[in-house]
Amino acid sequence: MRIRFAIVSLALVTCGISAPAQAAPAQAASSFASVVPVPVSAAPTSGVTYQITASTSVYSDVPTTGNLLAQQLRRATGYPVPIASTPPADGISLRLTGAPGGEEAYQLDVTASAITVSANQPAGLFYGVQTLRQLLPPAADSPTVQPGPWPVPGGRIVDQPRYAYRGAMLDVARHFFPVAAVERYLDQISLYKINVLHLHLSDDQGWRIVIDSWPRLATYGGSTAVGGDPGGSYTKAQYQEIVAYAAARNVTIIPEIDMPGHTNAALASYADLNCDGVAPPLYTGTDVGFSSLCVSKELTYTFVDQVLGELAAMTPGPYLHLGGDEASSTSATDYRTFMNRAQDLAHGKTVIGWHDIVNATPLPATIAQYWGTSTRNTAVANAGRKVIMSPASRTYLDMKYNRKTPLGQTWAGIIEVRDAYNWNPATFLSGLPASQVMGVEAPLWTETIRTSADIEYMAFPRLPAIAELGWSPQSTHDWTAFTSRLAAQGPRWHVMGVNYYHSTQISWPAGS
Ligand code: TNX
Repeated sequence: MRIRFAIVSLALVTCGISAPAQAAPAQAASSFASVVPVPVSAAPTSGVTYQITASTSVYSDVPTTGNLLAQQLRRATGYPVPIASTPPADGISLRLTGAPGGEEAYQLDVTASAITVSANQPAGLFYGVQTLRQLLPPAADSPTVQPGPWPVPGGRIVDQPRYAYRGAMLDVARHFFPVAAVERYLDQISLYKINVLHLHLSDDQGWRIVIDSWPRLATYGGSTAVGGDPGGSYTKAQYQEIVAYAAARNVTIIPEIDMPGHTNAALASYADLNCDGVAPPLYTGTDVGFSSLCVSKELTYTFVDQVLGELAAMTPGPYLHLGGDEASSTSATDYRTFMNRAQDLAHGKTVIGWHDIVNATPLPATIAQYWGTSTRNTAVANAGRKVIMSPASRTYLDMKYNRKTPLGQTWAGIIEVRDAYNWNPATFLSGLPASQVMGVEAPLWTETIRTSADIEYMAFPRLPAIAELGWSPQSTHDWTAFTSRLAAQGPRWHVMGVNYYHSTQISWPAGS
């Protein structure tokens, strides 16, 4: 039996958002030593600098990536930054001409006359650009025109990720976040080369996606949120807008419909889904484990089939997340029966489940997401399935940083930046072969989180710590070096208006 928390009265505190769009206090040029996640290899050329000027243009083999870079440079520098139709001799070129390494690898070359990012695939170009952004002065990330100058230190970076799966999760069920808030988070996480955003789209407190064959899920089940806050749901067009916005930033959206537990919003919307045929009331508290789909009713599987069918049809990514956690009001036998049938209704997508799914019979391709606090879980370690590492004691962005953190919970521990950084995804779970680890994910549950400012306060700076664990080789892992790289992000977040937690473990530059 896990020891779970109960929030008796929720202190819903919104942290003050820091003043956006100001010039960075320290206009010092960035350096190769300030990039997060730390690159595999970075060789500065001393004395060489490229200057972005009014005549700098951008060429890209992948138009979306070139446009995103040019747009941001225009916003901050006020220069025209035109898109060139051929690689300019004296500008910025993003080329699919190859780079040493795998699919996501890139090479960045900065000379006094030009900047070149080369890659094997579009993903690599996008990552090269994220590194380039971090080599520019923080003011280059400003939403408004700043004075400059705009130096980029010369040298070569050759880089590729440790893991293919580098995720963040946002719980849009406990509190609903509109499309603009999700896109804002996508902008922030993609700067750190996160390539998955897992959206927790349903829970006891709300259903957040329109399903045409079960319309009351959104209209009724989506009407509530924790604490009586406003509900909401995404239309299919809005969901697809999020998917497209993510794709332009090289992020795959993984939608989660949690089942058979965490389903009160669905059960309240359709009486027939309940074993006794009686719909429970909508729920706005924060307890877990009290709801269950009716495992013995055939209608339950029609429901799952239709919901997952519509979800699969609007999701280009290869995964559907079926939840499966904390089904404490479903018997062990029913849980197995249900999860085994549900896995067959994923409409061609690969199933991900919270690690509880190993208690059913996971399909060979089913992926388990480990969310425990312990370094021992033999059922998960021996399941022979791929695992996404989200140990709650390290990666749960809804845990407090310290006892005084105004937002968040403590059931999985108190997680300062150092705790989020100092662990190894390959060895954390004892007995799990390193080859089974697909990567890492940092979930943000939102029982106490209501605004973008709240999201940012909990995610920054811990999300970049998890991003570095997902991207950078273990051989580069070094807390002291990380603190100085992380400190260099402070002025950037200040300029971007990111409401980050000023951890005392980090020496933030003055004024950031
Ligand atoms: C556990 S971790 C949950 C969520 C809660 C979270 C709060 C997991 C798979 N389930 O239902 O929101 O704790 O920290």
